[in-house]
Amino acid sequence: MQQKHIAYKNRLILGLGQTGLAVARYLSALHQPFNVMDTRDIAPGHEELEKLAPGSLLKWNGQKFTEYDELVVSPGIAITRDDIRVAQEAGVSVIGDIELFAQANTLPVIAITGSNGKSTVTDLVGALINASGNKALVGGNIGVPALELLEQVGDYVVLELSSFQLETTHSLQPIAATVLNVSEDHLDRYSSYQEYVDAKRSIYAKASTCLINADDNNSWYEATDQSQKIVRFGLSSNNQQLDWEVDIENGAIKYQGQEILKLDQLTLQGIHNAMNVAVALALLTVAGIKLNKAVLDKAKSYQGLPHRSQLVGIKHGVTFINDSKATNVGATVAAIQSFEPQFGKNIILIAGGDAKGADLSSLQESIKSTVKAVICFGKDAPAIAKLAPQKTRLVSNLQEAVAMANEQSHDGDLVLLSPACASLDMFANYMQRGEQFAQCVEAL
Ligand code: UMA
Ligand code: ADP
Repeated sequence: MQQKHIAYKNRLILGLGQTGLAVARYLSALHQPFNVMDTRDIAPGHEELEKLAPGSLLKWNGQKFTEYDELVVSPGIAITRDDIRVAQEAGVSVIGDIELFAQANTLPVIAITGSNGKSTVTDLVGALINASGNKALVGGNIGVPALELLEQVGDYVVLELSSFQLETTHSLQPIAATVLNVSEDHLDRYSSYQEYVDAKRSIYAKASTCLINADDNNSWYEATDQSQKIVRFGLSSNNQQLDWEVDIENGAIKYQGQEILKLDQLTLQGIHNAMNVAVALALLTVAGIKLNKAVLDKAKSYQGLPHRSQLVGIKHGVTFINDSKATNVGATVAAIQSFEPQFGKNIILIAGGDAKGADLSSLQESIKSTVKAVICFGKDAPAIAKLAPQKTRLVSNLQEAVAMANEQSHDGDLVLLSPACASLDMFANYMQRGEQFAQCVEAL
């Protein structure tokens, strides 16, 4: 794609994961100077970096930060660290890869954040844009560093943005931006919940149209600029004006009161996913893309991403669902609610891992009302067990959890892996956890 020039600066890239490496590749192609530091003894991208810019990887040393004009900080590193804060106070600019992308980008951007549903909505928006005959470039927190998109040809950029990426981004001007929902997450990185909410809502600052979730006031935004438009989405109710609504009673997604799709036409299951589809359609409309038959057919047939409420198999009449990407309480509550109509109270929940400092109490109601047994493992299993001690069994790993769930289940039950926690205490990532679950189920 055509690119704008970014200022010539002496930069220090902090972190050499996917983001740091993409920044190094980008600056290297522009022949701009840079060094890299990573706190780890062996940084993941060190071999490629050595070929790209020999000798550029230095030992982490906060005292050297002031020797640079700008720090480009990876999302996995907290910008509240003392060494980064001191450098910033001394006048060193602190940004992230999305800021560099925003400075160079010339295409219209659709920006998506929220505690849950980001990847699903981002991927779906990309798929719908492609179905419309336009070409979408999809990246960001979904796993493709945004800077890689600058090399590609397309009509729209669709970015999934985490709160960490938003903290270091100042000049992104999306044509459409949304905070899908906010619930507790990443409280190991924020000193308060409000700080996390504010990081999410900063996505609206320079957006032309802000799509807000009318049912979640943490997603709301008061336009500061008169030219900013607000589009409201949410569940139908009598007392609110919505542009886009999921009308459960009449089984439809509606735009300005007109039916666009019937809920039973969707392949994606659950009310939360119906809302994801409604938001995706809203984002396309704001981008000026017509919702023609090809787009609506794609919305109907879209199957979702792996590890999100994914059917793994049915064994002896018992359904096994992999929702390993449920890494916070909000996602697990949404999963339980979405399966209740089909399975009633016949749900066995497998949960646990690293709760990232979250208050788990909002899971208690769903467990008490809908789940017949909880099997948990991992770092914060004891905290989950406290929510419903009578129903809960503690085991040491996922293999044992699947074996116990199999023993306890009967024809017609659902065994749901929806951990409400990050996987990093026992797995490389949520994908490995989901794959191990599928293997265990396969072996039953
Ligand atoms: N780390 C160190 N020392 C360093 C640098 C990193 O210990 O010097 C650790 C971090 O604490 C973290 C891990 O290494 O545990 C990876 O951090 P990173 O910043 O190098 O991550 P990248 O490989 O660049 O991947 C990042 C996003 N990761 C994070 O925000 C932690 C990826 O999102 C994203 O896909 C990628 O950039 C491309 O944009 C992943 C993620 O887990 C999926 N995101 C969080 C989430 O969705 O909840 C926010
Ligand atoms: P994210 O990228 O924000 O983590 P994903 O689309 O990967 O979101 O989904 C993560 C988890 O959240 C999955 O377990 C999924 O079932 C659940 N989920 C998806 N959409 C929503 C939503 N709108 N509200 C609540 N939970 C959701």
